[in-house]
Amino acid sequence: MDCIFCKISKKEIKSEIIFEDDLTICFKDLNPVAPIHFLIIPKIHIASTSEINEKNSDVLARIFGNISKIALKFCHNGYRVVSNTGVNAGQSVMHMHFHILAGRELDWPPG
Ligand code: DGP
Repeated sequence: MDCIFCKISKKEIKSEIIFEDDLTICFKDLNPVAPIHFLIIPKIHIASTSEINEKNSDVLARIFGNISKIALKFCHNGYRVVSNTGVNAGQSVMHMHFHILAGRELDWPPG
């Protein structure tokens, strides 16, 4: 499958890896919008949060467990986790990913 994030998880495309385990990989976003801007993804191809179901939700628990560990190390004044799902939400890569944003005050509501 011609998916950029599948290629990143298989190390076919280089990225700045922050954390990795058997199910997930976290790397720096190519176009950061905050001083800390990481993406965490499942290694298996899941297109978006709308494809989460009872058969694959184990990876979601792992992703959020890993976000906690990553945040302890890098996000000392709070952080935001965002997953854009679908065209209107601005999803540009069709492999589920969670943005981890930190290092500055984050506006609310988002645009
Ligand atoms: P979204 O718009 O929510 O689908 O976010 C996709 C993010 O992925 C966007 O912030 C830029 C990032 N991105 C796209 N291609 C690459 C890449 O090849 N490497 C890295 N590190 N990030 C990428």
